[in-house]
Amino acid sequence: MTVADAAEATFTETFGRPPDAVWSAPGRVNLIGEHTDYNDGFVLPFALPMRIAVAVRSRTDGALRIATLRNGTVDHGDPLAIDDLAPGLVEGWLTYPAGVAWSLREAGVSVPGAEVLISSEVPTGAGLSSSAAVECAVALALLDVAGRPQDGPDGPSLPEIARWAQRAENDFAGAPTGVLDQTASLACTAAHGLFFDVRTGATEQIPFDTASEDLELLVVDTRASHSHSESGYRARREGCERAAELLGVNALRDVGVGELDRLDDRLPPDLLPLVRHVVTENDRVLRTVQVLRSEKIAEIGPLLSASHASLRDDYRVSSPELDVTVDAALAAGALGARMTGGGFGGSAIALVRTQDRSTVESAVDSAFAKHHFPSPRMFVGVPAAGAGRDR
Ligand code: GAF
Repeated sequence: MTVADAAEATFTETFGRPPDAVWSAPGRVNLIGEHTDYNDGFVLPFALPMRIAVAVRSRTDGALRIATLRNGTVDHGDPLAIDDLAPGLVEGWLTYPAGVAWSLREAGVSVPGAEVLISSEVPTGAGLSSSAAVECAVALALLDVAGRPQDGPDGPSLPEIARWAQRAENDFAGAPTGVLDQTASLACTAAHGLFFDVRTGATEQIPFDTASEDLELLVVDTRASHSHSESGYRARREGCERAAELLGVNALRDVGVGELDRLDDRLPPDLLPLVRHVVTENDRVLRTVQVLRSEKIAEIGPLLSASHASLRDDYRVSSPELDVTVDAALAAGALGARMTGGGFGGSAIALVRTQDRSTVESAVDSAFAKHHFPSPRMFVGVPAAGAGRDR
């Protein structure tokens, strides 16, 4: 049974009649381009096959009734009045779907009321963007009941929906994230990475078909939970904004690699490493895209590993579990490895030759056991389709 089937069947059991529609959106892995999105920079994510499905039916009384299927049981949220939604009024798992209803209302989209059933196969707290997946799937479902389905003539563009979903996360849930995850969830396509220039909004699908080169992208969920509302993410973002101001640029995107060794006397010592990470990471994204365009996937390995070193040493958002994963994977023959997502826990990725995958998995398992970390969860990340309608 797919996650969309589960959402549809559980909706019917829960609300006593079938849904009008089912929409779903995937989690993501960011291949490279970390903490660059809110600096107007470049990112290169791909969508995972794991999705969050939202079955929806319209109501006419302005009420929003949301239920979620978790581990075989249905949790019912308190009924909400769409007109009364405001930041700070909703807590817990309801925050993200309610935030989307609020954000759509603020954008002038008139949702007449809805029953919503959410079913997820994206792990939460794993840095694989479960919150963006839920935001995007709920946004698509509510746009449908508002009479503006994304796949219809009057449907909003994907960048517009991504911004509305991001607003739910920033202003309703209070997590000051960029727009990487929502864009990835909405706009990625199977067998491709999405090269996204956040400043211009330009996107390009870059072929990323690991299987054709006997490679696999191993995803390691360290099970050390991560959250964007923690202070570390906000502090890094504020640091970047302060640095841009001191350097007199709109965003760190405007600083070139060649300028880095001339910045010492213009920045306090705590900001220089942040700038160095963002500037070199943007450069690594551009180089990764070049390598992928020449169809030599294996050669991106060193760029992935350099990205991790920069996130660990300069940006300081890694964690012991992520470092242990990367070191163990590289020592066991991975071609490159790095943390992915916001950091402070969550997941890492390792590019491995297919024949080496089980050796790398065993090495990571043993390293976790040696450090007394709980066993990680590992799977092969195959680039999959972005969000869309299932029924
Ligand atoms: C999180 C955020 F949600 C993204 O916007 C991005 O900043 C990422 O961390 C770091 O690259 O996933």
